[in-house]
Amino acid sequence: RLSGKERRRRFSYDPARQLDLDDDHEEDQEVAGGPLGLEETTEHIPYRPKRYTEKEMLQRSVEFYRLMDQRRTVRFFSDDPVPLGVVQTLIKTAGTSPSGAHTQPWTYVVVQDFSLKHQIREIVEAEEEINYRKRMSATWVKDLEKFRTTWEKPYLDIAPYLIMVFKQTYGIGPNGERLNHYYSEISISISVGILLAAIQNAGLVTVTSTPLNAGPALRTLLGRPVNEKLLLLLPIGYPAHNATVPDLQRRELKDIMVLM
Ligand code: IYR
Repeated sequence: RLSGKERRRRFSYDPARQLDLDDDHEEDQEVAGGPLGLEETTEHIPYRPKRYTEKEMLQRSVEFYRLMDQRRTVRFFSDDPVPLGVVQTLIKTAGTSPSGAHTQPWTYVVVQDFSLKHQIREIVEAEEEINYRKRMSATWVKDLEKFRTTWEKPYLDIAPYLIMVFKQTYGIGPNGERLNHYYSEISISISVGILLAAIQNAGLVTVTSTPLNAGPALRTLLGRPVNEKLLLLLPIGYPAHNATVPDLQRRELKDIMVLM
């Protein structure tokens, strides 16, 4: 194991050190597990995933597309319970995401407690009312009309779980030292994309809500540390029996792909 001093030297936040290209530090030859078990000495091991035939590949890609093309953002939830084990697996799946320097800069806070969900609703609705009335431009509010969204968010009470997605802007090491995180926003965005696919695959629904200005109050309510910033709030559950969605169309392949 590394000594506390050596650990601080390696993992403390020091922008100057990023420019230190001289890696000929004798002490760096030592074998040790960092906070993520990743060091310069990490072994590289063979990786040989199964290779499908072209026919199987085509079939699998079409099937996955069809599954994902059924995904819709849903704002009307059923209060039917969902097994916690399913949610745990969905979040483990999100945790398979790539991330900058494998820093895995995400925390998924899952709220099932009714009174906590209700407190979250009160904080979000209070901010959203100000957002819709004052902070968002008239054009923005008009652009949202077709989605029939308002500051009222009953789904925050009704959905069996609220997944609060926190971005770790930097890490905190075992001795309280600050660890660099790289590309944390794109990393967590990719992770959430994988989570959305997993939710769809499980037959559940969500809405990728972005509670503007409610982040700090929610962070405090949930007791999260200062290195974490709320990025998204994902209610998760079954859709309500009478759920509706706007009749939107997706752009066609020819309009989103350029082959050169
Ligand atoms: N965050 C608000 C407003 C909102 C903004 C966009 I951009 C949307 O695509 C949908 C809603 C809300 O959740 O109502």
